[in-house]
Amino acid sequence: NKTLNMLAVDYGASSGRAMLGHYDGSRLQLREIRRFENEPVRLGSGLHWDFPRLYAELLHSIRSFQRETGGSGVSVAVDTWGVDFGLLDRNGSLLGIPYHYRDGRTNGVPELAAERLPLERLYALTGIEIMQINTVFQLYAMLQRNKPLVDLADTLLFTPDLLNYFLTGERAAEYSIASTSGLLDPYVRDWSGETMKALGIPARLFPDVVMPGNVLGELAPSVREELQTGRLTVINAASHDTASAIAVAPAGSGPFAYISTGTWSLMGVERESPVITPESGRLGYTNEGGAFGKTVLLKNIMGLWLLQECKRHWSGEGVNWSYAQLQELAEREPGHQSFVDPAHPSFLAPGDMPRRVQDYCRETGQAVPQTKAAIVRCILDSLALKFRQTLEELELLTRQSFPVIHMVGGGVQNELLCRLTAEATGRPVIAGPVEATAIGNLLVQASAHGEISGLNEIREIVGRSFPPATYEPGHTGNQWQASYEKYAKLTRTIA
Ligand code: LFR
Repeated sequence: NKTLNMLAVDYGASSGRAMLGHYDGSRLQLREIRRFENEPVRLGSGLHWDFPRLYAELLHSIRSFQRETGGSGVSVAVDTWGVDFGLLDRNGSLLGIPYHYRDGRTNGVPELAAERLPLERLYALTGIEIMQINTVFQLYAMLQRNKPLVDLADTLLFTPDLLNYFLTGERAAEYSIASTSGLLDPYVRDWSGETMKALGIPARLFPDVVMPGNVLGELAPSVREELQTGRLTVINAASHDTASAIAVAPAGSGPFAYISTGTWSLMGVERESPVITPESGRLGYTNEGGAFGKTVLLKNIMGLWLLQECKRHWSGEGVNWSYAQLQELAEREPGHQSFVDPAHPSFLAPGDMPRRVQDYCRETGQAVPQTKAAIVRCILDSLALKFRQTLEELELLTRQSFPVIHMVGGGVQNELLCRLTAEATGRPVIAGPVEATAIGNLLVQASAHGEISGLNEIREIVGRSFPPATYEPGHTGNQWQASYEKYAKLTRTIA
């Protein structure tokens, strides 16, 4: 076995990190070599990503990586959140500043698009939950309001593909990130011509789809010169962060559900083929591309975003509590007081989240949480209940049962959330690894180098390298049952 030094640059919605991965043929070691903020910028009425800054961080990360490894590094791959993109003109210049998916220009756009393509048909064609943030609706909004820009565009590249393009000069659409767009046919794993045609989205914009593990190319000569560095191979990992994270749940051979938690919580199951039925559409399930040819059936849950926004709001008021402190305070709360539906549209945009949580409770006739601790506990209880509801729906849709839940990603550090999830669902929660996304990115790179045979081997390596923690459901089932009935009524899907 060869030893491999590889670099994963993982961009999250609020921060990014560069991780040096050292694979020795049996275990993976991780070291964070750089961490940076990712702060969206409001320019006039638009909410944008600070793209040049994000690209500069990639260059800095490569520089540190080469220094740390004495030039022995073999490859780099990036992964990011889904749905966002940049447009290139004929000469390969970036047209405009990539928008943030929380930008308001897609408000009401799904309803508008439905006049040309019924949303049930769109779902049947792509298997992607109708969310206004999806690429398909962002593009449709641009066609209504800024058509000249689209007319000028030659190529659309999703965020990781765009970063890769500036590194290598190569244009490609990696399958897992492309699948988040709402423009891909999940059966043939290629663009959905019917969707584009119906909505007037020009098919010429879309480059060829490549699978995770594809060797995209080498650093362009100009980039090597700028970095004063030698060769480095750029690989397409499963470049959607969610796909990378799910691939490394250290599961055994039995069925399992997963929750990948960061800003979002993505809960679902891994499959060989999509589940696209009127029922899965009505319940808001999405079918995305995974690593190693898997399809992941999942629900996008607005997870810890609510908590992140509360924390941000409070620090604006001068109260700088850490997540650990907030968790400790919430731990001492009685719990089961009031609940919010994290999917409610009022929680999507950045803003005064504590007030919105209180408003939601008031408007739904519940006790209004008065303290910071009570607000945090309300959010965490609600998430745990949302996970239970999602598990029931997944079991209904797949006619399978999932006796364990694997929880991966940054949210695993919230031990209270892990425990509440085990209690609310009545299933053991196997928690870890925290850095699942970067680990998934690195192990897909290792497989591209021919050092790993597939998903089973990846999961064994993860289990050996990052032993997980287990949370048992305990004995509070009755209380959770009562809370669940209240919660289910609130969210009016299945009881
Ligand atoms: C998680 C994630 C989700 C996607 C959301 C928005 O980071 O990638 O999977 O739905 O961000 O792109």
